[in-house]
Amino acid sequence: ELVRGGTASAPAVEFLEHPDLAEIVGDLSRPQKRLPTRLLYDERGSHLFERICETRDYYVTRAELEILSRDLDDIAGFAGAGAGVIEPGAGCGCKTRELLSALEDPRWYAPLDIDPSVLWRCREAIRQALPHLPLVPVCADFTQPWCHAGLPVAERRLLFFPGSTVGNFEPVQAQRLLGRFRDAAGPGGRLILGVDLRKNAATLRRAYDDGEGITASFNLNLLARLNREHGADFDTAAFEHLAVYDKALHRIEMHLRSRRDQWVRIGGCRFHFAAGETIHTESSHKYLPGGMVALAAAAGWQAQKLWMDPQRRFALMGFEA
Ligand code: AVJ
Repeated sequence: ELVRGGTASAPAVEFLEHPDLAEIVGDLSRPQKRLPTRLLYDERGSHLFERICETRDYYVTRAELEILSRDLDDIAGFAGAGAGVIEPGAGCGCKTRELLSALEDPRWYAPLDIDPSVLWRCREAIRQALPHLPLVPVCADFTQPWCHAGLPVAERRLLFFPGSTVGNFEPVQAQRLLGRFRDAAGPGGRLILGVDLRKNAATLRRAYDDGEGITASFNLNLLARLNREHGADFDTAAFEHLAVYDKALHRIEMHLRSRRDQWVRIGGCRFHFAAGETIHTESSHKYLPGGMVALAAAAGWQAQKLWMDPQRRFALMGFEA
């Protein structure tokens, strides 16, 4: 057994032990401390996120499902017949089941997720609902290269990226990601993209700091995960969840704020937290439809369709490669 976090010689060994650890230590070493957003999604995190989607205050999922059910035929028509469907960050695949059932002659479904437990649940759920649809689950970080060349043939590929997950990336990174999706989609490929739209700050703050406290648990689970998986010694009760809207950058940020002056050990390093100091864990950028049209265009996607809920809180957008 390796001794965790105790000695001066520990870091080099521990960095080899887990690829995430070097990034975590680097992120906590910055003037504004931060942690990788993807680490929110372990088994407990995936479950908590699903519960967030059911809270009164988190309107995002409901607005998107409203669009999906109202405009399902039009959306399926845009996808076209004989599509192979790729869904980066699929989670349990709940939203996709409806879309898949509405598609004409879909060839296969390839859900990608970073959390193997949720991918397993996704596979079982889709198998039950659509027993004849070939499934190709891929456990991967969709921001990293993965083997899309190995997928079966189809008339065309459809990239389905709902939930406004694209909003979790800085615009420059979002553009790069959409460019990768274009490569994965190939010639004639389509993209159906979920985009959360700009709205008043109070609504956004409530959505990311819900009254039931589920979002707070979701955010704090990140520290508990570092304790579990990386031998960190975060006192989770000494941090609190915070949602801040940055009006200039049009994004809601999640932070974890230190309730007191304290030190935390991880990966053989010690980090100081002043009382009130925060760790930035997630940004969720909000767009105008036109802004996303331009961003996607710069990544090689031509905007074809715009579907919105009646209150114009959320948009599903259709693009062609
Ligand atoms: C899964 C990225 C769409 O940014 O709205 C929900 C994650 N974070 N509440 C979002 C999230 C806090 C969510 N996405």
